Amino acid sequence: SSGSDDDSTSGGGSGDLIKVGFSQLGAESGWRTANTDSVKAAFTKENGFDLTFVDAQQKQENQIKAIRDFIDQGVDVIAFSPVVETGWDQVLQEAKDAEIPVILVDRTVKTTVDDPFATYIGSDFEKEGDTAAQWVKTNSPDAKIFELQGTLGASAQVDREKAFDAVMGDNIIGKASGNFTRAEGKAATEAALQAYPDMTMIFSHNDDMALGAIEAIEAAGKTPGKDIQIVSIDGVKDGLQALHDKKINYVVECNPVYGDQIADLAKKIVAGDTVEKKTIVTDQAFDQTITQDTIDARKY
Ligand code: GZL
Repeated sequence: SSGSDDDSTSGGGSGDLIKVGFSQLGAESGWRTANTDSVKAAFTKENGFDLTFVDAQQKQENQIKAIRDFIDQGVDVIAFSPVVETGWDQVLQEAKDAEIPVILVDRTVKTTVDDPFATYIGSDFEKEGDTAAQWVKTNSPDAKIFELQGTLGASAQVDREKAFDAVMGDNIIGKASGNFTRAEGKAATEAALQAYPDMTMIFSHNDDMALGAIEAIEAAGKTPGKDIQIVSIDGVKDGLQALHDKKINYVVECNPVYGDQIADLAKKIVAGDTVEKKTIVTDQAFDQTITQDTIDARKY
């Protein structure tokens, strides 16, 4: 070939590649960045894919527009991580009518569309919420808990909250959303410290908001991990470092690194193979005995 980067001159052109449209909800957290990196590393031309990746900046209307564009482009498969659970019926029906299979990634949706997805892959958010609650029940049963919620209406927020509150609901003195971001988690905690001076613990739906909460707690002259304990979910490197530094007390992992599993599912679906309707990604949990070597060895 002339050495141009046009891939039409190599491997029989893009005709052999599986055309994938991926609507990612945003770049709101370390978890999301790790998930995106994992997806882009898996959906490469060398691996047989022609990936169109669109970041929605946490706006549902941007995701719906991206999915409609994928349908217009006639992609072979659509994958998306829905920012919230509801509001997808119309666009999912359009994908179904266009006979384009949909892979649901990470978060789930509530829809009236019949059999809308080829498959779902992600974590068990209720299990994560329950794991967090069991640690609190065992280690701080009398905690006065402020709950820092993720994006309201996101399945990760709904399910983590439902499971945590089922165990520790009587200990919860207040709730507010930090939209899964560090800045909004800090702002929500600043307000909560004023509103709930007797707070002894924060249960945060993700590490990024927990890191914002640490900033707010320290600015208020209190010691995070002691005056106000913190229990969080994700297990991103910054969160585990704060755990090691004793500013967070317990972290439940939510593994974002499964782009290769999504890619395998996409290949099977396009090949017409039957696939599991649901693939649950395995998570673990960490307390303050975590070692620096463990943190340094992690992929994200
Ligand atoms: C969980 C994922 C959540 C993470 C947050 O699988 O949907 O969204 O917990 C991210 O960090 O914003």
